Amino acid sequence: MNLETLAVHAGFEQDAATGAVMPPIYQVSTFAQRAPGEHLGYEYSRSDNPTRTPLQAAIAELEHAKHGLVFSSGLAAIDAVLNTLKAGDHIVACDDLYGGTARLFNQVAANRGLTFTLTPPLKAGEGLIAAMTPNTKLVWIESPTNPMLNVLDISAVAEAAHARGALLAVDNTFLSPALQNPISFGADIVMHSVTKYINGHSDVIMGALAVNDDALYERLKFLQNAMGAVPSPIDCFLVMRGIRTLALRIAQHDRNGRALSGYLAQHPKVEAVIYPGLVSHPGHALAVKQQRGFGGMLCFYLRGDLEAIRKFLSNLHLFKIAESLGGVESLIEHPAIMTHASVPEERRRQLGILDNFIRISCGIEHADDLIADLERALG
Ligand code: P1T
Repeated sequence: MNLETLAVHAGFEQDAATGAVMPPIYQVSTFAQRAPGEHLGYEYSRSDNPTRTPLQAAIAELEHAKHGLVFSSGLAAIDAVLNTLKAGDHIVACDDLYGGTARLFNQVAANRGLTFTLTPPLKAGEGLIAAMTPNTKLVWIESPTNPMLNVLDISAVAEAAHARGALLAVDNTFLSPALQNPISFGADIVMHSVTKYINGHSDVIMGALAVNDDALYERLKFLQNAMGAVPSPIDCFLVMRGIRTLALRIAQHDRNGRALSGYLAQHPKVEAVIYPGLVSHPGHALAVKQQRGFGGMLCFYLRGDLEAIRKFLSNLHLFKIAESLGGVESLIEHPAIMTHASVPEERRRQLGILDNFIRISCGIEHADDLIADLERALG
């Protein structure tokens, strides 16, 4: 089925009782039982809720996976994966990843006895492969990475992880299931900050996991209930509404990503642009192979000092200076001060998150208007 059709129909056709074409919002905490243990499939909304069920099915369908689960945030979804492991287990992760994920690894999960090696991925994941030990149970990557937009070879990393008895988890937030399905390349777990493209309207915080393996799904579903980080019914409804336009939104994010990266690449005040859609990007060929587009995330280095960067950002009208990404409105941010402030300064420098480094999440406005706004602020 084509994405446009799948996004409209995934997870829910109609309500059996009323014919409602969208899942009703079951804003309830508990469900009456006819007799103890005799119920209609729902007992308590932390365990399961009828507005959450179709959303989880939709996410599984979009990721070409057997099972989907949603959580109260992207980080809660990641934490559920970490809780499938036990003290002493080792996790290898790409060192270029969302600052909050690194903080969860190093400042929270490490206190529970999990050990982490964060390493540069290198070309086909050689860095990740070299860091694996006999204790490595999980390899965690983003592709493209946040914020440097490195493209990692998911098949190569999956193969190496499996050869050593580890699972591969891929954070697919930056592309959404519309542009990349890591399970097709051998990933065992796909994770999303649903907050971003899947919801798409900057009005919900949510996370998701998609898996094929039944036993892994049962363990994660147990943890979803046992840890309790579940989203509200109304948030599940809002995300379902967002999913219905995913294909249309992503097509426009992708168009704008291409247009803005091309514009910035030729601007004399711009030192360099990072966008996997540019043929100059080192991961371009891999992105063409692994992705169905390049998406709406791009980064660039502006010429000038921090004061000049601040002035440029404050002179923009259409771009909001804000953390997050993947919403209909264009956002711009300064990773060193904002999303990646929790990454130690030295590490930030090694990664290339410098004072003149800027990240854009292209919204779905017209590219000409966005370019005019950039032109004025760069002027
Ligand atoms: O914010 P939350 O829904 O908990 O998701 C965390 C998360 C996980 N993975 C990636 C790749 C992410 O980008 C994020 C959140 N990122 C931002 C808020 C940001 O501006 O980069």
